[in-house]
Amino acid sequence: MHNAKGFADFLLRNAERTYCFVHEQDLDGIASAAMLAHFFNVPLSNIFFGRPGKRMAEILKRINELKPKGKIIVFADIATNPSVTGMLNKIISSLKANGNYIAWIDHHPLGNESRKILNRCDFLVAEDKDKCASDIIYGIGKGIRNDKSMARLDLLAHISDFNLKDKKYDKVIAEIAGAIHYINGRKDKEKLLRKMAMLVEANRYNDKFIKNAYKKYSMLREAEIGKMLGRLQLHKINKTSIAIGYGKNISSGDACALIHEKTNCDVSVFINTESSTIHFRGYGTECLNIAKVYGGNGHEYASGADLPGIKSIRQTIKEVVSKAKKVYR
Ligand SMILES: [Mn+2]
Repeated sequence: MHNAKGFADFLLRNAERTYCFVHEQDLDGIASAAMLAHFFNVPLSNIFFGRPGKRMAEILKRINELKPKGKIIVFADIATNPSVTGMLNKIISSLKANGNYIAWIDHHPLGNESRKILNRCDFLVAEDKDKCASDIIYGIGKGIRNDKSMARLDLLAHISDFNLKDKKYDKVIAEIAGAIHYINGRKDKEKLLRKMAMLVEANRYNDKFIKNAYKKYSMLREAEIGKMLGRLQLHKINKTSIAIGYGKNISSGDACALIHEKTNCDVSVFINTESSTIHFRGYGTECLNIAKVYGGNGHEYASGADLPGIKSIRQTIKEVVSKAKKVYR
């Protein structure tokens, strides 16, 4: 297995035959793409986007279309979770069988099954709790070319991925996050996400493209916020107050922040009825364990999971409460 320096040199020499798969839903993923392009000269057209959970199937599908042989495949910021280890195994096995070099760069907890599978990678950085994926790639890349623009981008990615507050950057980060959310709902998202990556690589955070996408996100969101907040459920589970909302067209970060603002809960829960996913944010109270009950993943204070499908929202909320009772004692 390569060390960081060996990996950096190898990637730099082989950029043209490198394919990257990065997390499409947040700035950490998009910044990872930007840094892979910036430091190692990976062509933007070789960068693809995907997400963790059951929709990892889309990554597998894309790999099956690309049929890479003897290429370098870099995954960045794609979290794994126990419910998708079968799919993860398929991805890694098929890439290995075709003589590809695999680099896996992530920071989320792995779990034993995923670790076993990912140990077959040629380069693996994972589970660095205090770093986001961009921090890791920046750390590897800055030895090649240390310029201020990537340091700035890394700072933004770090603040946003760890949900930190920063007066100077909160507004621009919220705009980027909203723009990414809007773009993810579009059919031509691949082209648009590449454009996002290009803009953040150039530190053009106030570009018209980002502003416009954010405006569209805001319009869709405005229509949903009132409805979502109007039907919140607040539950007290032992000492923990949990507020549960549901809706669509709101990013999980925004939805949970709004729920928290209104209720001052310890844990906010947002059920996205469109993507059939559930999202948790803890305010001084951990929320990774409840996501794990759902087979999900994340961080101590920000986590999420796939839902098997929502047949009845009342039933889904009831299940959240009964699962929460087992976690928050
Ligand atoms: Mn991340």
